[in-house]
Amino acid sequence: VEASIPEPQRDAWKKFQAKPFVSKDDFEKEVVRHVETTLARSMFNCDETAAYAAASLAFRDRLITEWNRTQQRQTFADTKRVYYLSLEFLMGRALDNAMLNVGLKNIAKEGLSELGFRIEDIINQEHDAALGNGGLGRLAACFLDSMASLNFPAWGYGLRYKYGIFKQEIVDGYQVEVPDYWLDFNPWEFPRHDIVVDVQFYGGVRKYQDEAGKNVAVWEGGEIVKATAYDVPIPGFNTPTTNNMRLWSSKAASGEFDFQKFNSGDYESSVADQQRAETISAVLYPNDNLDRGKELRLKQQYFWVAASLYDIVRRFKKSKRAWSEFPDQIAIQLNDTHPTLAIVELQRILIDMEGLDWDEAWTIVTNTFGYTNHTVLPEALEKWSVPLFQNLLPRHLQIIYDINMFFLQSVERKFPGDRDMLGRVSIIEESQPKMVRMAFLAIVGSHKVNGVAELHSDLIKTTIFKDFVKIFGPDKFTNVTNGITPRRWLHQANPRLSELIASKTGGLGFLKDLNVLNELEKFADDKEFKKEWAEIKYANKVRLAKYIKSTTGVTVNPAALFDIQVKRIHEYKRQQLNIFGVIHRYLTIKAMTPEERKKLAPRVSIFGGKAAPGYWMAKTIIHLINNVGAVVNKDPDVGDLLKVIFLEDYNVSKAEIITPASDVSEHISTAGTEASGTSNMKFVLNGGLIIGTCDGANIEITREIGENNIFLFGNLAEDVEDLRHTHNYGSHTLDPDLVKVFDLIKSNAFGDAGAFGALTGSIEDHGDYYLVSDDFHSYIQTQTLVDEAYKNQEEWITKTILSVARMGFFSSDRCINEYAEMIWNVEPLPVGKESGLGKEE
Ligand code: 4GP
Repeated sequence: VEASIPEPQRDAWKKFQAKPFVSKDDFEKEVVRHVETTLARSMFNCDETAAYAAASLAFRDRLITEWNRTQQRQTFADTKRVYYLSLEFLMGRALDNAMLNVGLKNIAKEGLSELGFRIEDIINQEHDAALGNGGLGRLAACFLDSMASLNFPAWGYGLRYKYGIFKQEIVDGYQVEVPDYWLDFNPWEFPRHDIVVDVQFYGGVRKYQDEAGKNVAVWEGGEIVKATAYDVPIPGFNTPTTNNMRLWSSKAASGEFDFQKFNSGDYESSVADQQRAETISAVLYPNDNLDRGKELRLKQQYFWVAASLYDIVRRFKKSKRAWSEFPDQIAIQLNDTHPTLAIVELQRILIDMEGLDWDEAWTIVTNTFGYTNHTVLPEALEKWSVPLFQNLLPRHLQIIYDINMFFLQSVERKFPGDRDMLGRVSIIEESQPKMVRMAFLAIVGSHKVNGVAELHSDLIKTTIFKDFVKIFGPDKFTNVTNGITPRRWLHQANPRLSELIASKTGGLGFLKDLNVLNELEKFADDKEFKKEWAEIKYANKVRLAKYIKSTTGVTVNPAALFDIQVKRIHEYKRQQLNIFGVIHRYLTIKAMTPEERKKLAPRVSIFGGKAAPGYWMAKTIIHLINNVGAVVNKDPDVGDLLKVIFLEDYNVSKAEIITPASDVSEHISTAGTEASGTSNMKFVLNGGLIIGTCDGANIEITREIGENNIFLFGNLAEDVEDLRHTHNYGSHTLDPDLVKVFDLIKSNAFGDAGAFGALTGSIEDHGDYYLVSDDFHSYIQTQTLVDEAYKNQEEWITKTILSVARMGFFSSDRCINEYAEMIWNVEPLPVGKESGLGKEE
């Protein structure tokens, strides 16, 4: 308030208010200005990096102007806000997205061209913001885009990792991890050196009774780390709303050095303290669907949660409302269990700092939080050792024990004498050492819990959280099926398809209301339309073929069937099933007569994805894929009929090239293991068909697009448990075709078979937990159906058009509206027409 300019001087401010550019000339002026002043270069010294920097700064200025206005508008309106807490935001590139969302890409294209640059080259200068592992992080990014596009007052809160997900290199067929230092030049973030929060760790708790006889707990001692805010503007599509993603960076509290230590001659240790503090936000943990229980990870979680809650509470307190109104003003969504400590932290703030009663505080807390679960895999469910907790966050552990005690008392009242139940649902697992079960804490501290696709939301209710449904009733548990933003995943990744759709549906409105795609149904048999549709797919395949050539040296035929599986490498996602299928195809081709060969559709099998650095089996799968490629791609006997490609370092910007180029993509997880999947949606939206299991969102995709337009195979989720039991306690004979594949591997056809022993062994000798053999036959048969279907291009194209026409449901806008209505109870904040939006809608 003190920093506010007095009324008489405000006219001057209004007169000179920043105005976002809207014309080509103004854009060029801004670019030249940034080159010549901000970057201190000139036309004699401006390479593509500099042009990228200047163009980004021009757009950044524009975004930040709208960002400021949006924040003011939201503050004045004083309506309920959403805070999306996520340890991962897999944003990818920002420039292209910003240009498209504000509707000024054409202007930028012309402007850059007049200045001597091709816009594609400039876009390609940008380093991906890769602060995430896979689906969970990318979902958060899509949600930010949707929340801004729908004008929701919403902030994302995360960590500003110095190193995002590692860069993957393939060396001699093996994955090698290289650090991803992405902050060299990042025009999209604004450091807020004025927004710094002290975060406490370690120390102890002193308890006493005050004069009024009230129990007081004081958390004291330990160490302080400083959290500095970095803000990233999130532009909505075709709206002035520009929301905020706030990322925290860690620094030692003493500034650069501990001067006491420094002066007493202990220079090294004063620098070491600094480095220890900076370590907190140094690196993203590179695990997808896996929890490793490392102390530094818990430190990251608390650091981020404490800073974010401090910020949220500070903003709330400015409104001078009663605490009881907190949940009317604020909804906090927990993206998985990683931010679960926020529940405990808010309770601590309310009872220890603000002096509320336990019950009053707890009502506020539970009404504020919602928790989204993203996996049922047991190895991914977060647990923290009690001794570790005790040391790092002693007061929080006490509060967790109290939460658990009150919770178990309520369970006891509801199910008197059911001791087994108490043991099963306790937030504290009575193991050696004891463990804090974060998912249980998240459930108990939230008013809604949701899964991310129908099957998944049913599974959490019938398996891992079954008891909690009995305790809280079924209404606490709900489903919000995932979605993707059509802005990035159609308009940006596949501009020609977007343009074609726009030309048939009356403009770009479909990007804001994806159900408009329905209008494409009437073109499903339209000859002219189909021709254009197919040409676009072909052009996208040519683009990918060029990329494959330039990165792997392998020539692939764009007329071949492109079969793509890109996602994190994981046994449950079953890239091994895919590569065994490829080897089976190789064997089949080798045995074919020339006549038979002529009838087979040539195929390119494309893989991409990272393995967690410590996930040995996943790395073995990568190695096998690469070695199979090395053999098959050089086999003159096979030629164009089969090529096997592993694309290095799969990330968001590569996905934008890969996704529009599929004929089929593979989503073949063991039924019941993939919570939703989101790349399945991206591929179908871009006119590719799916080969998949009845898992995650594949099921709802099938329901929407029709079962004639998808290739489903494999065992159902309900049969998985029995099959596993049979493997372990009954007879387990392998599929004979799979045995042939294994025999070929064991003959050293793809290099030393010893390297793959653990992989084949996990199926032959160790119970085949992921049902590779059980599903193999059905998979191979279905691949044959794909081959057959692909021969009839007319029908194939019709299927892809119908599929796209029916994908409206999978927009992340629909998800956000569901969250807003069912979980957050927030409304969008409408914006007037006052903004300086671009002309391209
Ligand atoms: C992922 C799920 O594996 C994926 O099915 C889902 O689409 C995605 O979340 C978004 O909901 N889970 C994780 C994880 O990445 O680490 O649990």
